Amino acid sequence: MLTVYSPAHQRHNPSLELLDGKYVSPVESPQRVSEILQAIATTQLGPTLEAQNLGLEAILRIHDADYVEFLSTAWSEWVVSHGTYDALPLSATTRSFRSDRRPRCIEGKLSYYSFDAGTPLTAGTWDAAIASAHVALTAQAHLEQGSVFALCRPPGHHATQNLYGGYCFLNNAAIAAQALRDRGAERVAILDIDYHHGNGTQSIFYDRSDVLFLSIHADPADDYPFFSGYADEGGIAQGDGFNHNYPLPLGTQWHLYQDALHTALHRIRQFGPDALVISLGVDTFEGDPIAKFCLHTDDYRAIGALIASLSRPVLFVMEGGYAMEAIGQNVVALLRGYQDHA
Ligand code: SP5
Ligand code: ZN
Repeated sequence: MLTVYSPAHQRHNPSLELLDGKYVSPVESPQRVSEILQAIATTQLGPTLEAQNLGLEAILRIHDADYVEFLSTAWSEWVVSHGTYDALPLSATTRSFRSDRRPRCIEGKLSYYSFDAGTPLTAGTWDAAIASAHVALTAQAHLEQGSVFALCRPPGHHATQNLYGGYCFLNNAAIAAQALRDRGAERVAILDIDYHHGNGTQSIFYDRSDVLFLSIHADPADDYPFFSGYADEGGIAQGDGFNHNYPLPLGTQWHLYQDALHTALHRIRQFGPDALVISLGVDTFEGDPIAKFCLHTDDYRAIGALIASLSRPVLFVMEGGYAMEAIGQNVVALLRGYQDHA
């Protein structure tokens, strides 16, 4: 399978991350990509290709222009007042009281355009985020020749039209799905198998029936992002019936996980998409440092095989997964499981 990536991801390299009340070494680190690339090379999964710069047009199909403008200028504004330590928003009240007013100062803007304080913005964040979106778009452009793995970093599925958070700035999977639609696919399904609910992707397509969104994740009552991901979020207006959440309890193992996966795959078959986007997180792994599911490496092989049973072109888009010792083998297991059964 072809892998698309960009070395520009290394430019997003925060020094600290606020995680459950502690400043820790960022779990969302550049090493994640180098581990995956190394596993791809040693297992000879297939060729790798550097992403092309494809401009802003496809990104502005998903994200608001003022949000993109903010992301591209935030660091230079921040540096003027604070110098070069990482930028973090203080409040994550996201557009509650007086959400009609956009703050003038950079500290206020960071809060206006984000929904958590766990996502540092650094000197190279914009360069990395835009390159990550171009990884997804370059991969999308190669989908006609077969399924592709977009090795995106930073990840994307928590980013909404106008909010960053959860280590995500631009929603790579949503951008690619929209590009598929714009290039002739009538129906696209996005299956999100990251441990965390894909709140950003859900929000982007919540009122649409042309992009089916399904997400299997930890119960939001027990884990991040806390305020979405419940089973009764079914979509609105045109999109009613085209959003499906499968929240699972902490400690979930394969036998329970596979039931949700089978249900989701059944809905996708019924929908009949022209193409499938997989938001691929491997933070469902038993050894993940920030998550609490218990999947094993062999289970990822099985997930890949089940996805292959849909017989559709698949764009795999990298999201989360933080167990450094296993992230490479888990991603490759899933992609191989897919390839061996496609
Ligand atoms: C892309 C991706 O996987 N983003 C994940 C961002 C998660 N950040 C917050 C982690 C909070 C972990 N602890 C929550 C404990 C809940 N009981
Ligand atoms: Zn995640």
